[in-house]
Amino acid sequence: MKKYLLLTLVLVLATALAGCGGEKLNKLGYYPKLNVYNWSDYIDPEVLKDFEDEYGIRVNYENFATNEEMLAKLKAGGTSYDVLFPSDYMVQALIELGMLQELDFDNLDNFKNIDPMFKNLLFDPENKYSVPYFWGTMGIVYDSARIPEDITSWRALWDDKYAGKIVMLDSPRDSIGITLKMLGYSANTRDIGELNEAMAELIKQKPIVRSYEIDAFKDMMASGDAIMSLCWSGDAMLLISEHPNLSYVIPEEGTNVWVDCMVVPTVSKHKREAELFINYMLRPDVNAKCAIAIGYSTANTEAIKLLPEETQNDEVAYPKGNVWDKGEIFIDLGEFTVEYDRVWTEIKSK
Ligand code: SPD
Repeated sequence: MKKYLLLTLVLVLATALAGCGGEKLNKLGYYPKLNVYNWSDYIDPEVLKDFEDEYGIRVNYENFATNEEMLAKLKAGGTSYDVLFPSDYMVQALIELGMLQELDFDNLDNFKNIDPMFKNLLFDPENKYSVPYFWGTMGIVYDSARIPEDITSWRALWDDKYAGKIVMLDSPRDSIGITLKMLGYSANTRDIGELNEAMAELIKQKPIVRSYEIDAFKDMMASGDAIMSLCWSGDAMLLISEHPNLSYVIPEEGTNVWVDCMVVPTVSKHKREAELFINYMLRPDVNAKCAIAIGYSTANTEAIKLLPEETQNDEVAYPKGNVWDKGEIFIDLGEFTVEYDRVWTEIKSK
């Protein structure tokens, strides 16, 4: 009898391993897989491997380039993402669309590591759905060896002297947002006249723009093919650390301050595992490892303490005082978003 029991056990185990390519069973007795959808270049890939080893949960990792691309993919259906990394206004839009699950903060004890400055923000006032990850500003990265003058205004991106060497972000809210700031308007305007003025400026600028990019501008700046680009502060930080001829400036008309978050969409069938992953990403050592790899500013105060001293004291990455003094956060524009989409399509099609 004992012999039969043992044989059955061996057979069950062998079948399980064969069916799952040798993956480990987790404590609940199945082979969990987590579908994570994040910005490109926004994690240290080693932490994914470490998570898989530590929790026995396999991670299927995909990238998007903009919030809008992520939303379009979700809306198209047929996806089963478990963790997403949208920005502020996109968190708000996803909440409005009923596409996010409320988080169980009993499973997120590392949420205590988040700087209170980034909690309960307008896009998720009670922090029911989202947990801040990294944050930053928008500015201009430029080659100070080839641009001798001080850059103080967004207008620099419209300067004919640098024709063919200027790169803009291929992201509607960002490129339109800074143009609105340049014109003295809110980056969240719902005034059609102001929006059309911004569109006219961007169409006027187009002949001197080398290209509209999200990630490729980094290589272009590094190689000298471009000498000025609209960019997010984290990318600038990493570029400058490798190319000291580059500088980053936030123009005096003001900017956008943004916060990227982690959320669980309603399509997820693995909320418990998703929360394990989010809590793991909030661990100071894991979070600091990502911050060092990607160059962005973390919202995790305990992780900041683990960063090199010069990074902790870097005024671009971790300005003293209230970061909200630096600029405006994007809000979801609801139905008016179609107007921004219309303007962006018009600009790109010229
Ligand atoms: N390569 C990662 C880029 C993440 C930047 N997020 C910024 C969003 C601003 N709305």
